[in-house]
Amino acid sequence: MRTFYSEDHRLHFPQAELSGGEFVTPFERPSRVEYVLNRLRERGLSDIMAPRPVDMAPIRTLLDPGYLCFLETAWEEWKREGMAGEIIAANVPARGMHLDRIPTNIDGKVGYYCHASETAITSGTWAAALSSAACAQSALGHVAAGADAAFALCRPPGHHATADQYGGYCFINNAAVVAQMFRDKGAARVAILDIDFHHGNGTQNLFYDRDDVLFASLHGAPQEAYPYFLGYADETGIGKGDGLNLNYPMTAGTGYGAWAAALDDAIGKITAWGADALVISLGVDAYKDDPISFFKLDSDDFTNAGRRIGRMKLPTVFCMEGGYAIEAVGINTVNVLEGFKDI
Ligand code: SP5
Ligand code: ZN
Repeated sequence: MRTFYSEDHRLHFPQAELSGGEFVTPFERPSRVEYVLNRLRERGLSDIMAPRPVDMAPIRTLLDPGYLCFLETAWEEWKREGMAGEIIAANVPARGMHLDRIPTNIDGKVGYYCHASETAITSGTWAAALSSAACAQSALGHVAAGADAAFALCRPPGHHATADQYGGYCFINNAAVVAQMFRDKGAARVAILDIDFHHGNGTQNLFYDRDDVLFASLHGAPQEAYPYFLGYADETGIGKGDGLNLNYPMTAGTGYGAWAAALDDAIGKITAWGADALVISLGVDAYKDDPISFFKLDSDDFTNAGRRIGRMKLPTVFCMEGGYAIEAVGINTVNVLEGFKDI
């Protein structure tokens, strides 16, 4: 399986994440990717390529133009306003306030386009986010050209980003871009299966009313886990999309038995629906030692999960999402890919 990887991910490395009332080194940091690269090479998966330049057309189709313009210019505007630090949202449009009037002041714009203030923007964030999307797009191109599967080693991740909001370490929803491109290239029904510990709120939002893209997510229950305000089981889609949004919220301490039962249920529904292409939001933060998550998967469980996914025998693009137990991120990620190849 070919991996697409860009060194430009390093351009995004904020110093600070707001966590527990303190600024800490972000959990989502560049070294995560180094562990994945090292493990890929160690296991002989050394077909690793730089992506082609990003294609903005599908990104513009899917995302809000004002949001894209904001991401592109935010740092410049922030500096012009004389702000000393990294971009962190301090004010958001809350209950009872306008959701339809976008401030002209950069501090206000940041709040408008952000849903989680743990995520900082720095000078290189936009370039890194584009390089991440480019990896996803090149992986899609490789599969569209006939490969069974490809791995986009995306960083920053994407599944929390909506059409017009960043947060949860995400800026451009790479998995959603891949799903849209699968459609544009002729797939009739695309399934996105999100196994990151956190609910893929951005992906859910982007396809909630659509009948051509099914979204399934296994995640920590929103009552207990970020993103807190989406991811309940009764969110099943709307209009034409009704029945095509599948949430599997699970409580703290969930181990592989219950998690794999949810995975099998999702796989059964994707198969019954007749998907002809598959996107995996591949987070490995369901791991037992993940510092910000509460499932109890072991490294071997990721191999087994990959095997189950592989049995669908669909053209598949894997997009890297979360996973913060840094040393284990490489092992767990590559285990999924190896299980997939094994079937
Ligand atoms: C892509 C992805 O996995 N995004 C996750 C975003 C999680 N944001 C909330 C992080 C909360 C961290 N709280 C730290 C508590 C440490 N004990
Ligand atoms: Zn996550």
